[in-house]
Formats: sequence, C-alpha cells, structure tokens
Amino acid sequence: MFHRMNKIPLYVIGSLLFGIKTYIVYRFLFNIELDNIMQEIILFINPFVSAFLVFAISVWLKEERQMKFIRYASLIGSFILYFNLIFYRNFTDFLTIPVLFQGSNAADLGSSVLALINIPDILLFLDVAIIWYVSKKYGNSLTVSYKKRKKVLAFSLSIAFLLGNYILAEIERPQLLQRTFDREYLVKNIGIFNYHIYDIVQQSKSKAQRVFADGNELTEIASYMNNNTTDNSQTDLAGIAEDKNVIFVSLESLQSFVINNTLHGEEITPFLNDLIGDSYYFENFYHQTEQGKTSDSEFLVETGLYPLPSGAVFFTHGQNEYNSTAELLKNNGYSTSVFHANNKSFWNRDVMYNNLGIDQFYDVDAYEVTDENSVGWGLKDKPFFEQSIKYLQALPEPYYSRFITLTNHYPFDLAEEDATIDKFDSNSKTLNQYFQTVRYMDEAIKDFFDQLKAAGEYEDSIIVLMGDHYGISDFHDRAMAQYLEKDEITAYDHIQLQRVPFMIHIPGEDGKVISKIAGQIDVKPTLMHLLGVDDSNDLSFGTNLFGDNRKEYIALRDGSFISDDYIYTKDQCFNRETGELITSETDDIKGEAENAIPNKCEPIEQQVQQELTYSDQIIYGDLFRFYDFNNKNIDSDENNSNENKKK
Ligand code: GP9
Ligand code: MN
Repeated sequence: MFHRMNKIPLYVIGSLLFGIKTYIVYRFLFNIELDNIMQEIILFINPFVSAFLVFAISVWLKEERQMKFIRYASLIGSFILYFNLIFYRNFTDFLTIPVLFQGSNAADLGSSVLALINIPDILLFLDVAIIWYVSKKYGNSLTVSYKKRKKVLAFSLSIAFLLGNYILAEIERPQLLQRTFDREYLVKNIGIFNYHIYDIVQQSKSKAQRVFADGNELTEIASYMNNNTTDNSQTDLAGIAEDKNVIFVSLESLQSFVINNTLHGEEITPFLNDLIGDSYYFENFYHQTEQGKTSDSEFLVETGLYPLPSGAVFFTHGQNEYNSTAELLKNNGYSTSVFHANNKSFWNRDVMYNNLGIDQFYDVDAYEVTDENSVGWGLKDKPFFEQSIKYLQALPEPYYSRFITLTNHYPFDLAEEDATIDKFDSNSKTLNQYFQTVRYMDEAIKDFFDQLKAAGEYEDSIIVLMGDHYGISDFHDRAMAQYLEKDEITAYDHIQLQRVPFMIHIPGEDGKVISKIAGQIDVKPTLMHLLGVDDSNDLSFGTNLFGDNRKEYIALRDGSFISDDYIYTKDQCFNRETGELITSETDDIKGEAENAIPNKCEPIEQQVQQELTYSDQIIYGDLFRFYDFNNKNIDSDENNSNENKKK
C-alpha cells in the first residue's frame, strides 16, 4: 500500500501519526478543560505543530540519518508523553524539570506506579511501531534530499506553524507566557513539548536569579511583610502553651469535607469529630501546596513562606537559608524531631531537615516494618504511632515533634481486616476507597491519644493536627459530585474542596470552632503566639490566627484566593457565601460601558500576585542569606552573619 505513498516523506507521515496520537492523549486521557471552540481548535492544532517542528529537522540530515532521527524522535517523544500521563494520573498535573530530578521519589512510588500503568497504554506506542516498521521496510524511498531552498522552506514552515499557534494562544489567553498561569493552560495552548521547553528556560532563569540577587531586594519585601502580614498584638491566648511540648500530626491527604460528615449513615471520622469539641478548630483552613505535596505543607509550616509554583522547594532550594519554626523553637530550649516511616531521602527530607534545624529524623529505619504491618506506601499508621511512643518518651523536653502519617495516601489501599466502614459506590475506585483509609487514620489518631496519655506525654503537650493537601483530585469530580449530592463540581466548589482540617488541642482548655479564613501559611506565627515565643524578627507571610489584625485573604499557590467576601480562581470571581459567579475576566468590560461589572476580585488578585512573587523572590534569590534574624538587619553584602553561621 505504501508504494502509492512514496511521495509522502517519512517526516510528514511521522508528524501526522505523532500529532494524532498526541491529540488523542490530550483530548481523552488528560482531563483538560475546554471552555470554547477556540480552545478546541488550539488543542487540535498544537500536537501537529510540535511534531512537525521536530520531525522537519530531519530534512537537514543526510538521507541515511533521516530515518534514524525520525524513529528515535518518535520514540523519545512518546516516552515524554507517556511519563506525563503516568504522572498526571496521580497528580492531575504535568511534569516539570525539578520533579524529573526527583528520581528517588519515582523509585519509591512503588504500588502507586503500578496502579497508574494500564495494559492498553501500549497502544500509545502504535505510531512508533508503524514508523519503525515503515522506515525499515520502505527505507530510503521515504527520505528526502532537498536543495537548500526547500530545506529552508521546511524550516520556515515549521516556525510559521509555531508562530501561528502562539498567536492563537495569545488571542485566547493574553500574556500566556509572562503570567504565572497553571500548567494546564500552557499545555492546552502550546502543547506539552513546548511547555517542557518553556519550563527548562524558566528553571534556568531561576538558577541565574540566585547569582544576581542582592540583599536590597529584601528591604521592599520586609516592609511589605511588616505592613501586611505581621500582627504582634497580644491576645489572652498568648503564651498559654509556654514550654509545653508540641506534637504536630500531619494528616495525609485529609480534606475537610469528610469532617462531621457521614457515609452510609455513619460518621467517617468519629474521633476527630469529637476532638473538635475540645480543640480550636479552624473550619475554613486551606492547604496552599503545589507539586511538592506533603513537603510543601511542611515547608509552609516551617517557614511561613509559599512553596514554589513548580517543583518541590525541598528539592530545588533545600540548601537555602531559612528561619524555621524548628530553629526558632530550638533557640527557646526545644528539642526538634520528625517521625515518618519512609525513606529519609524522599522529598530530599534528610538534606532539608538538617538545614531546617531538625535534630532527629526517625525515618523508616527507626521502625520495624513487615509485610503484615504495612500497606501501600509502607508502615501502617497504627503501628507507626505505636512504635513511635518509645522514642518520644526518650526525647529531651520540651520537644517539637512532627508526625507524618502515610496510610491515607493515594491509591488508598487498605487490608480488608483494617476496614471499618464500607466503601463508597461510584465510578471512582479512588474516592470509594478513600473513606476507608480516612476512617483508619481517624482510629490511628484515637489510639495515639490513648498511648500519649498512657505514656504520660499528653498532659504537658499541645497537639496540633493538620491535613497536608487534597487527597481527591478533580479527576474524580463526577464521583465527588455524587457524594456531595451536587450536579457538578464547579470552580468554586473546587476551591472549597481545598480546605483541610486544622485543629489545636490544648489539654485542659475548651477550644472552639473558628470560621475565619486561614491557611497553612499561618501555622508558624500561630504556634509562636501560643508558645509565647518572640518571633517579631521573623519574616513570613503568615499571621497569627488568633489575632485580629489579619490580612483579609488566603492565597493559594496558583494565584487563586479566598477572602472574607470572595473566592477567585481561573479568572472567575465568586461570592464566597453563595458561590454565585460575580464576574469572569471576559465579562469584565474594562471600559466605561454602562453595564460594566467591576471585577471585585481584582485588587486582591493583584496583591496575591505580588505576595507570591515576593515569596518566590526570597527563595530563588536565597535572600535570607542577607538577613540577620537576631538583629533584624539587612546586609547586601554576602558575608553577613547568616552566611557565616552556616560554615
Ligand atoms: C512521602 C509522604 C507522602 O514520604 O510524605 O508524600 P506525598 O505524595 O503526599 O507528597
Ligand atoms: Mn501527603
């Protein structure tokens, strides 16, 4: 059949096949939201543009090389696409360069990875097989030997296509590349391959930023913090937990929607629900993590800075200078430790913990892990707490100890004998199982409280519990809507689902439910307030949750925000109470037109962008190396005391 096609060169055939495949993946395997016909068109065009851009390079090669180039380009391209797909199935997100260099994490994914690979995936390599077969069989009849003029023409054509794609994307989404948009927007508009190139450029830029940063940048940022995020006012809770131990429990993937909620008529988290009764419970508390997941939540708690828009800051900037919660407490006589039954290198924790001033890391090697007592990611939460108690008892007091749970982690596997609530029944296995692992975690925490009491560790401690990030991604929206008895999960609902539980239990104190807007960024100053630790020299974007002078919003890492009145996400501004859409960017007629709806979200939106940019600037520039946290002194000279302290 191919003799009739021998006028169509392989680079064109390759571009078409690869383009079609990529389009199928975008359209049917990724869950990319398409709002209008223009987006449909762009999504259809960009796979072919990217494929042609690469395959057309082959015309510059000698004929015998062309085949080889096209074969390998299609193979490598397919792997890039496939790795993204596997990653996407877990995180509903696309790979970025820093994540790629976290190979040790990939190796540790274990059971999760297997759950993400499907046999029919092999079909995604069909075009590669065809290209290899055809190129072997029909050999040089499919190569081209162009004169210079035609080569230039092929090249110009590929660039013209690219430009055309870019112009359409700009019309659809002005300033696509300048604004910090989410990765889905980039992939949808310029394609996954161009997105990767963009990402590489961005990452190199951030490396360069450290080199060129100087301490003067910090002056403006510090004054922003002093004016907007610092609240040194005292409340009657100030110092209430002075010199008490801090037991901080990170609740893996726990979202607030399960709290005080039921499944099959049963409470999902009976223990936590009871505990709320005698704790300070923040019901509008949001996680602010990005790709670094658990480690991002740890970063927020330790630094009061935002994690990065892409990659895990634990990896990319694990060597920076910080003024961590652990260090602050150490200076006040605390011993500091983290308990987590996973490899110490996961999320680069071993390196980062050292840098953050954590004295002791009880990683997987501190635990007895067997087939019987583990599931999914490793040691189950119940034996984890049980085995931790002896270490906790031996710690010098007061201690600041964080416990990171693990069982309630995707894909939410649990042994039958550990399940004490029936699965949910929907099209999402993930959500169905989630309730069971959540219940298991609830029981594990109940047991932990009993063990703390029995070991005499409870009375002198405060116990803080915090959900680290979402567990159910928007990939499972249909099932989630079914559970929540809604028609659909809107952009507004999506933001509200980013609430995670946060409670502070002070033995002997009553507690109460607090509705004000709060986020992980606030944990550090809040703890300092309760512990009576002076943090007035600290630089952070968080504010004591018990104070009254709080800024009016919580920024999520993608630029969405929640304020007292509004919820803003994806260019849409909602009424926070009612969920009603007030205005979307397209409705927002910027002129003086009579019916123009003013974008109520815009002023805060700008401040959020500013704040996130400041935070990134601190991290990319490693600006705290210029700051002396003892004397509140900015020194533009690198040789300041912090830098010396490290050596
Ligand atoms: C890994 C654990 C889970 O050690 O913290 O990580 P996550 O995937 O949630 O970031
Ligand atoms: Mn986690």
